[in-house]
Amino acid sequence: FSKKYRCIEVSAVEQGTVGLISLNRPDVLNALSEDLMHDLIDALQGLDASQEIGAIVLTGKGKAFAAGADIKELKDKDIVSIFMSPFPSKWNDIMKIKKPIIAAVNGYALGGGCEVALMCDIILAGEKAVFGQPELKLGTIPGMGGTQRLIREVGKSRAMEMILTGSYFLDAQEACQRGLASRVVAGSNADLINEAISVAGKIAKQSRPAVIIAKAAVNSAYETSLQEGLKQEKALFGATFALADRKEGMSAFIEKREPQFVHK
Ligand code: CO8
Repeated sequence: FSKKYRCIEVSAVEQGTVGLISLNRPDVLNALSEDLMHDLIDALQGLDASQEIGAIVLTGKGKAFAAGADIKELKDKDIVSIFMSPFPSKWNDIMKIKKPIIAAVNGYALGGGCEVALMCDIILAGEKAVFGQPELKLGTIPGMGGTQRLIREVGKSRAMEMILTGSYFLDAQEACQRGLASRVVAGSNADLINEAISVAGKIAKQSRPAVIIAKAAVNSAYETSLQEGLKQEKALFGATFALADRKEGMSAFIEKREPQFVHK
């Protein structure tokens, strides 16, 4: 991962099995500019395509995960440029990444920053994490999925209060209590990132195709009815029986040894 980016840093950790992406515009609290978005999506797609990488950690440098879309860049846009630009829908490309993405959020995850975290598969919250949707205060609304995804995580009433007041922020504890984040990691930013890398490392040790199938199965619950989702689960469960890794995993259990997955 020698590719150099303008707005992010990318490296491979955990013996090259985990991709670590750090949003790197700390002076503006990692505001999500168009350049940053292009960098981030390019890096995610590169890590997704890599044979070695099994999971991805996404974090922010400095005191924010990301404080939202870059307001200075948005300020002079008009309705035509917003509708014609690939910018708002391009963010949805994060949802096309097949490998799990773990957001390590310490500090502000506001507006688009909260929405990017919501597009990740697991959110680990540092003690200073703050989640919120302040767009109404700018005379606009969440535009990267916040009105749709937040309600599924924290319920309608709380999502409404967060979005309509723009000032009801969730701290790390409350984000966990409400199910937005998986858990709070105590300690410094480095402790949080190490924990996220450790979780990603555990995922990377699993059979990669089985992980990708599991992520797809869980995500189908967002898009479909229970019955349809159960049908998809059944088909995907059956598909794992075509994997060499499934045979190896079950053999290893019976032979009381660690599985040696070949990711096939
Ligand atoms: N965009 C651009 N610059 C920002 C942003 C941002 N979102 N957030 C912070 N900055 C800049 C500040 O302007 C400041 O720069 P400078 O030093 O040049 O003045 C620097 O970062 C540090 O910020 P503060 O001095 O404000 O730091 P504080 O610790 O005092 O406050 C806050 C931190 C509370 C996070 C505050 O910075 C803040 O309120 N930021 C804006 C949060 C916000 O409103 N986010 C929503 C943005 S809109 C959005 O995300 C829409 C998403 C949908 C887009 C769809 C695609 C088109």
